[in-house]
Amino acid sequence: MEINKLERYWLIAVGITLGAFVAATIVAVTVFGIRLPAPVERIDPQRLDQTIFAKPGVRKIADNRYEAVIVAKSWAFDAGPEAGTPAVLRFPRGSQVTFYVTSKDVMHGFQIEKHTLNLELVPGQVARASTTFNRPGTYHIICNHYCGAGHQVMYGVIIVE
Ligand SMILES: [Cu+2]
Repeated sequence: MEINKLERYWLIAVGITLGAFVAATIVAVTVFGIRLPAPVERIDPQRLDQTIFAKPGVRKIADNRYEAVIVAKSWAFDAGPEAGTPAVLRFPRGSQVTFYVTSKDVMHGFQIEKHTLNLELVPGQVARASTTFNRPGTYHIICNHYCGAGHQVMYGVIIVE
């Protein structure tokens, strides 16, 4: 079978482009640890008091491992009374934190600034993602999904010590 010279160039160009995308995906997953968050379970946003979200907060589950249960609502992240408003979460350097986050009312975002974690919060869905904080510093949690009049004041703080 004979392939036209130009066709062959295009086939090679497409092959190289696809190879570059596959390589970029592999590097993102293995080197940078980027994962696509998936909805974990469905819940009734009207009845959060019957779920793990009844008592939001940070729990230590093992050495250097934490679980953070957070409820997003217009216009704050509720991480329990200890965290306050706006929520301030503190973790020692090197902590692995699993976030369980949901929204009580409308769609919100949960993006950790200067980090790879970015969740979309849909009422009725639990978003879960784990991440490790290796570098000390202050990281803001930002709602990056427009959610109404107080959207710009919806944030939290993570302090890695
Ligand atoms: Cu919001």
